[in-house]
Amino acid sequence: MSRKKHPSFRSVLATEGIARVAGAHDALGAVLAQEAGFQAVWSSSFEVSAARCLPDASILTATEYLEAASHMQKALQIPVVADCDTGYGGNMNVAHTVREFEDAGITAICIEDKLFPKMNSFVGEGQDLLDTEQFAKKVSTAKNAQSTDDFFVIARTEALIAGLGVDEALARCHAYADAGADAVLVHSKQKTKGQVLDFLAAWQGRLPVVVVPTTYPDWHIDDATAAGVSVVIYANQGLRATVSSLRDTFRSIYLNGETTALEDTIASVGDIFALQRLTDWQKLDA
Ligand code: SPV
Ligand code: MG
Repeated sequence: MSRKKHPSFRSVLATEGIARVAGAHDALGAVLAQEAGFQAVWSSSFEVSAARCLPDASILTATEYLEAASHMQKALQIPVVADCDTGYGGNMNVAHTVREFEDAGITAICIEDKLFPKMNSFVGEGQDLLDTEQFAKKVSTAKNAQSTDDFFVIARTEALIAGLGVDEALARCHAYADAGADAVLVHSKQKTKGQVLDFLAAWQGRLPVVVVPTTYPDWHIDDATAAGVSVVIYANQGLRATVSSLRDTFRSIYLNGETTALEDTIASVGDIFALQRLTDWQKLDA
């Protein structure tokens, strides 16, 4: 059975014009994203928490997020980009996070400038942010802690989410770039991409920019590329599709009292065997 090591996220970004990244919370979802053609998988804190029916609010531990990310990475031939929230505490927690994720074969992490414990970006109105200098220190600590040159640290600002405007997002991202970040993620929950476009125009490509177009879904990948985006994360559409699909399926079975109506639409058992790589495993046992 081929257990070819996955390429690093840095090398994927260098070879693809733009990296399309899909959110997942387990190996099965991650492999389906790979099958569709995505260049990387986002180990989403929102998805990993939701899979445990828990809020995305720093409730799960760093160890639990690492376990989820490494289950995904083990099943993939593409890299995981691990959403590491705030780095799970202060600067030393960030350093420990980098070492643990890097040792597990994860080649890219993202840390964000919210306070620990964090709350998901779409909850409520405001968000309290760490001071720019303090978060820049987290970024430089992360870069000091990595042991390979390949490891990739994305610095995420929540300035737009917190309602602080594009100038604040720019000032923060420049400070994070000065601190050694490999890319910046500018998150927005506005219904349009206007603020993100303003950011991109002023940023002038200093470092790769990552976007998460959850609330502004009408941004075609070609237009995002033309606007200067390097990485697009479709953070939670897979989870939301899973919820709709399971809900409909279970309701149908319960209401109909049999499963005939579903048989043509749900995946076959053979399809699941293929995802489990059953024949590869059987060859090992031949
Ligand atoms: C995630 O998917 O966990 C993210 C993106 O961080 S968001 O949910 O929009 O904060
Ligand atoms: Mg998250």
